[in-house]
Amino acid sequence: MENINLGFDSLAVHAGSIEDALGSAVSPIYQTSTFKFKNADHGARCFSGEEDGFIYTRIGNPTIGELEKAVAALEHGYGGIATGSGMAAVNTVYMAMLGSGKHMIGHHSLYGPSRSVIEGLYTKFGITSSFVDATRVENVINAIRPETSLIFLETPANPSIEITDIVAICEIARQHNIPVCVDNTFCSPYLQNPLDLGADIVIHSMTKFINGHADVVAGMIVTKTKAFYDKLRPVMVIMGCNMDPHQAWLTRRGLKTLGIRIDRAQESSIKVASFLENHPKVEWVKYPGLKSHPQFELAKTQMRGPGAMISFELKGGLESGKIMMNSVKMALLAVSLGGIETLIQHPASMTHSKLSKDAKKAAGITDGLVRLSVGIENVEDIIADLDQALACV
Ligand code: LCS
Repeated sequence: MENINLGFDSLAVHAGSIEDALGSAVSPIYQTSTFKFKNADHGARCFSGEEDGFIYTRIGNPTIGELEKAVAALEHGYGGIATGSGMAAVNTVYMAMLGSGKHMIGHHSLYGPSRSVIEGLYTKFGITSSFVDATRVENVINAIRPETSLIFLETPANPSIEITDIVAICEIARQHNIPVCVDNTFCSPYLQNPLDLGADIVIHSMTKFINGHADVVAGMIVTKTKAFYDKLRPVMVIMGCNMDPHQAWLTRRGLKTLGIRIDRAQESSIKVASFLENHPKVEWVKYPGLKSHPQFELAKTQMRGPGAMISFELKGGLESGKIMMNSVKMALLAVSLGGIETLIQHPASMTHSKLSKDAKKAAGITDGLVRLSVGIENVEDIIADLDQALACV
């Protein structure tokens, strides 16, 4: 169908949909690893690119293609490149944009593995990096070197909820001809479109809000131009970072309700954040919808809403965090985020417990930090659950 001029939710439902011979309302799953050629000449034309034909699912597949078209439409990009996980998307970007002798600048509080893979594995290939507090644009400017070939931001960042100024950093990057990639996982395209703000590449862990049902691990890259698409897609294919058709079909289904899920979770998050901010056992709350967030004004300029991720610090530190985790009844004590169920986790005793004090500090992890991903349950129940868990602390 013609998707020009449709609103976000209409695109989320219809963009990229496959019109099959039977008129299925829902696109079929092309659960196949390979595709028959009509004859040898047809195979040759598909391989040479003279004809648009599917060859092999690692290279392309109609079900995966539908999801790529839909997310690219919602991110206002040239094209989408689906990947087997969010980390496959991150690594496809790193592999394509970095190389021996190259340098990357990243925000200091990226999702842990997005930073640790650069500081660990990629040093083997002679790649260097500077992780800076990119909430201060001058830190990014000072880190630029002649060999800098990628700036990688995540905003809001996981789990610090720090917000970086996409427009300002992209402006600096343009002056130095450095591509910018933004991890848009926390907002999803419903709340923020980094390509419209000057970024060249957007990535998502679609495991989170885009799929939204905690039943798929998946990633996506969207590029602003054909040139970046042509640079990145072959890397995804040759590295085998592709997704599976069933994974794509489930994610496409989840995407259809992205807007209404975020509306609901966000409406509740505003109430939950205020409840926490007024609670005597809570030291501080980081939520872009609260005036107390240091980048409250910036958030309003680049995000269409504050989202459904909240971090807060318990006054009692590590012990209080553990007690609270053991006391929640409805919220799931689990990593991941962006699903329909409320998830809670305490990085200092869970995901980041093995890190040194310095490493925790660098990642913005304090002893009493709790991360909450607000789901779509009744807000009264979410607040009551947190209230009774805080009473145990
Ligand atoms: N980017 C962000 C911002 C993320 O939060 C995650 C995963 C990834 C990339 C990687 O995506 P994946 O490969 O898992 O699809 N974040 C997780 C978290 O906070 N807890 O568990 C996973």
